[in-house]
Amino acid sequence: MDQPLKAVSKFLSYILRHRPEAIDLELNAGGWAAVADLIQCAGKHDHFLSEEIIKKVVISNDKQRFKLSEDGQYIRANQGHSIPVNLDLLPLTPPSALFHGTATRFLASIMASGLLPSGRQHVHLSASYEIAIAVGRRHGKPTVLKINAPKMQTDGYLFYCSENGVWLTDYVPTQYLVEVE
Ligand code: HQG
Repeated sequence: MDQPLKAVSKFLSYILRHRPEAIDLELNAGGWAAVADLIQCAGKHDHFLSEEIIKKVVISNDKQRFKLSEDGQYIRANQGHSIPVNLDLLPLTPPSALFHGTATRFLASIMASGLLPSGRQHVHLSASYEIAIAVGRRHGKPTVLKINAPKMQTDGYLFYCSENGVWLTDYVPTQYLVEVE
């Protein structure tokens, strides 16, 4: 994604996941915003958007962070929200291993309290070690935890997979976690 589109993606992530009120935008219960409202509200707050730019960001986004409704009139973030939205995700059987990337400085706390959503709606997990290590790198010296997802599921924990392939769960207690050497 080129730099201007990346900036728009960051702006949309902030607005659609965390602070729609920063531009006086209203999301519905499913986290959808009308594209026309988004363009208008952003414009009033000195952020120029157009349908064309929004479409480009949705299509070219490296992690497919956003989804447009079929008629193209509404947009929402696929995951990562800190505000309560109902994504209508159905519980799914997770793969045999899921990974969570974090920074080494968080390990002691994670091994004491488990993986917490830390301000987001869910704990974010990945089926890929490589993706997890990249997520961990955003926070500092990275490390990866492996989650015994099948055992968690047997024990009654629910897993969801977002539209863009991020595995989500509410909480991971420490007994299901092991650091990948
Ligand atoms: C840590 C990106 C101390 C947790 C990625 C993480 C992801 C604890 C941080 C998405 C803890 C939260 C989310 C505990 C968890 N004690 N630290 N008990 N439990 N933590 O950014 O998972 O590019 O909210 O390990 O791809 O890093 O934005 O979550 O380090 O899918 O689309 O608390 O963000 O996607 O950090 O990243 P974050 P995350 P985007």
